Parts: sequence; structure tokens; C-alpha cells
Amino acid sequence: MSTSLLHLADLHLDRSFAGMGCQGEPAMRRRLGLRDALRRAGQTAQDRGCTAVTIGGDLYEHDRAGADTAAFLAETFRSWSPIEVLLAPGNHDALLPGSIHSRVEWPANVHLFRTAELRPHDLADGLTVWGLAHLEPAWQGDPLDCATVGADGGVHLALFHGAEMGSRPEGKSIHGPFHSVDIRERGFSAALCGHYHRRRVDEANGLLYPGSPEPLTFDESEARGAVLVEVAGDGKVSYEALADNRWHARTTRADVSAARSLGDVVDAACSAAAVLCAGLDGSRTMLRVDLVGEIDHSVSTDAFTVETSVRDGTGAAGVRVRDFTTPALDLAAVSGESAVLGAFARLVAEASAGADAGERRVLDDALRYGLQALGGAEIGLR
Ligand SMILES: [Mn+2]
Repeated sequence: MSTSLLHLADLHLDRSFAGMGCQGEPAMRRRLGLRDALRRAGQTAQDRGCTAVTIGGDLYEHDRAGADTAAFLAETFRSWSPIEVLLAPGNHDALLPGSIHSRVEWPANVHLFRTAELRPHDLADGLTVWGLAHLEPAWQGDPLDCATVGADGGVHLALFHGAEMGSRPEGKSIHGPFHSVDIRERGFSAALCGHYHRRRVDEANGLLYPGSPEPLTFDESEARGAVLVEVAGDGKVSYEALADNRWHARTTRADVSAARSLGDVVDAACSAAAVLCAGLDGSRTMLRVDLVGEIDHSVSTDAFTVETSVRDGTGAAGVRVRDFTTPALDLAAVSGESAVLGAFARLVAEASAGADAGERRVLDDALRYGLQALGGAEIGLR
């Protein structure tokens, strides 16, 4: 006899999406899209005969989620009954006093884990899910710092939000650090986790990160969705990763070294964006365009103009432009244009020669803005 679960994490309801170049109406559409993703997960759990939906934290963002989100969650989970919903709060939805988790009257099919140590919940005959909650956003405990389970037999799963230290993406914050080797050491057949937004299905160690169901940053460009987890009576666990995201995040590079005007920069960015968008629903696509190349110092690369034009040209919901261009500088030609321009360019070039990498970036910006200002061009912020 096997039991099916649907595991998801890091939905981040009520996220602002400002970091993806999204404001106002498109940001609202993205937030509604996160709610859709949760409804879709419930539908899948019903279609696939799941006993429970497990949620490994960061279900919502505490700083932004309010009464409407609380009501949405309670109603959505109630509609999934008799499927059980197991909630293991993470760092963004920590079980703080007054939080949605603690103040909502959850329907009877919801089980909220409330302690910072793993506690058991009997899910089915012989199958126990052990879960915990982050009680504060900066919790640093080890979720697997517990006694070994399973002395009396049965199959045991762990459900928590945490940072597996062997696979931590560079720069990712450490909340609930643990090591995958401890999953089996402590008697668990698998750990159903949340925190890393990239999917990771590690059958050898029994470690599962489903990843966020919809892309939350431009780096989250691969297919996404919840993961079906099938637990056999002998403790063998198999995984089926779903790919049903409705939104897409994509990044492209536009070489603008040949540009002679802001119009040329816009054209190059729009062409690159059009190639990238082919086959995608633009209205549900978030685009990032990286401008690269050595560009004439008098040419503006104003990010706002480029973003607006690309959004207009592709119909993309969100566009973010990053300017990685460097100013092409011909000192002799610049000196020929005016004495002041030449003196300024020489001074910056001399300072650059003895500068470290950080200082050189600042001097590059100074050179670009200075040449544009002295040349009478409109200054576009990078
Ligand atoms: Mn998260």
C-alpha cells in the first residue's frame, strides 16, 4: 500500500515583484498568479489521489500578507478536504505572534506544526510526518538535531524549511542549517524541504526541494511546479516533478557596441528580446536584458527608456535592463573635441591606471557621466 503526497514550498504569496521590474497592475497579476499556482496544486493533489499536501515554508511573506490572504488560504485549504494540509512555517512566514499562521482559525483538514523541534503527525497507517516551524525569521537551529525516529517501525518523513549546507547556492541566506547525511541517520525516509528556490530531487539522500512553483527572480528560468511524492509501505520514496508554471523568467544579452544613438540601443535590445520571447506568452513573461559591449561615450543607454521600449515592443509583463557596457574611449579624438573634455578624460584615465577594481567601476561611471555631460548629451542613469 503506497501513499501519495504533493509537496510544495516557497510560494511567497503577496510578494512585491519590484525586483523584477514589476509595479502596479503587472505586479498585481503576478500576485494573483501565485494564488492560481496554489489552487492548481490543490487540483493536482485531488486528481492524483493524494492523501496530503505538504508545504515546506515561505507560503506567504509575513511583511506584506494581510487578512485577505489569510481568508484565501483558509478557504482554499478547506476546499481540498478531505486531503490533509501540513504546514511547516519558514523564515518568511515564521510562526510569530499575530502572524497569519497563528491567528487564522484553520479548517479541520489543516495541521500546523507549531514547535521549533520536529513533532510527529500520523498521516496514514504506518506513515508519520514530522514537522517543525520557524518561530522567528532569523532562526539558526538545525532541523535535524533530534533523536532518531522509527524505533517502533513504520515509515517516517521530515517536513521543514531549512538550508542544506552541502548544496547551498552562493549568497543564499542560512536559515535552519542541516546536512543531508542526517536525514537517513535520524531514521527518515525523506526530508520534504523548502528554502532553496531551485528544484532539487536527491533520491540518494532522500532530500527534496521542490523550488518555488512560479519564478520569483530572473535566475529562476527553468520549469517549475510542485513534486508528487509516493511513499511505499516499505519506506521507498519516489518523486515526480511537475512542470506547470504559467509565468516565465528569461534573461538575454544585447550587444550594443555598434550603437550610435539611444535609438540604436533600443533597437538592439528589442531585437534580442523578441528572439527570447518567441513561443512564450509575453503577457506572462518577465524579461531581463543585459546591455554589453564597448559603446561610444556620447551614446546614452538610459535604462528607463530601454525598459519602456522593450515592454512596449514585446508586451512583456516586466522588463529589467542591466547596463554592463563600458565606454569606448579614444583619448586623441576626445582631446580634439574640446580642451576641457580632453583634460577631464586624461585625468580619469590617469586615476584609473592606479585604481583597484572597485575604484575603476566608479571611475568608469564618472567618465561616462562626465563625457555625456560635457558633450551636452542627456544623462541616463545606469
Ligand atoms: Mn523562500
